[in-house]
Amino acid sequence: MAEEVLTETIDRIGLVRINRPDKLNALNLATMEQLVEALELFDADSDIRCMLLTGSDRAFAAGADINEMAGASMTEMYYRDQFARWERIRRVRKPIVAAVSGYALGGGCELMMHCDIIIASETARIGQPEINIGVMPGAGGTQRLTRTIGKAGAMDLVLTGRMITAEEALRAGLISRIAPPEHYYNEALDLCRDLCERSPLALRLAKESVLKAFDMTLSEGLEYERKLFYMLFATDDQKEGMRAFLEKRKPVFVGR
Ligand code: CO8
Repeated sequence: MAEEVLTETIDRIGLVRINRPDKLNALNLATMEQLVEALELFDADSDIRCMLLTGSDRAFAAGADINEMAGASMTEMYYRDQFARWERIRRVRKPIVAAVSGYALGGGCELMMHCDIIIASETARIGQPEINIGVMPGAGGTQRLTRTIGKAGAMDLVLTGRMITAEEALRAGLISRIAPPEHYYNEALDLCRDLCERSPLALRLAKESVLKAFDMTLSEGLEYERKLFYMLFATDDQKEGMRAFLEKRKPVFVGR
């Protein structure tokens, strides 16, 4: 099987790189399967603390593979059920950092939005251009995008299909940080190294709690957050973190 996705372990970071540079990393079914499997394997690996998802300098991913969809009927698309894979990304518990350069379009933008912290190169061009090919987003581009940047911005992107720059995306709250093209990857890697020093339990519960804000009312979300907060007082990492602060030293978190 072709390696549509490359994986590597860097210290305690699981690197997942989309590897279809000739097709601007268009997400065909094989790529999505390999990508989701890679994330799940790293998620289950106790030596790994977080994942870094990236593409090439020219494209993070230019969307779903149009060749694979162009001739499909409605029933074929229905039975193919390709979005089931995307649900599996949603269940990944460790933090996923995205290092995004060049095109992040359609499914590529939706994949980016599945990540927890997004570092983009100044060259990033982001959008939901499905409208240009007679369809609409199908992996969160009308839902996750609207909840992230609001109705006005989402309508602008989804109905016109226009691409925005990294700068615009940052202003809209769609990405976390921007870096120069020669630094975006290393900045994302440094960020992952930083996450590796944190309590893995606190990271996972914090991620879970932030994501609940998409689904819950404010009062339900606050209740949920409070329960997770209390839960952390049952961990060695909480004792270590607070003791280290009082002893003016760096904490060593073990994930228990
Ligand atoms: N699918 C298949 N092939 C693609 C895709 C794509 N999405 N994007 C680029 N490619 C291929 C091109 O066909 C070309 O291949 P070849 O050299 O064999 O002809 C190669 O990549 C290079 O592309 P271009 O020559 O077009 O490069 P340009 O620099 O001229 O243009 C663009 C770059 C603007 C990014 C242009 O390629 C483009 O518009 N691509 C399509 C973008 C798009 O419409 N994306 C949305 C797809 S639909 C979608 O994502 C629905 C999501 C549903 C859920 C996701 C499920 C996985």
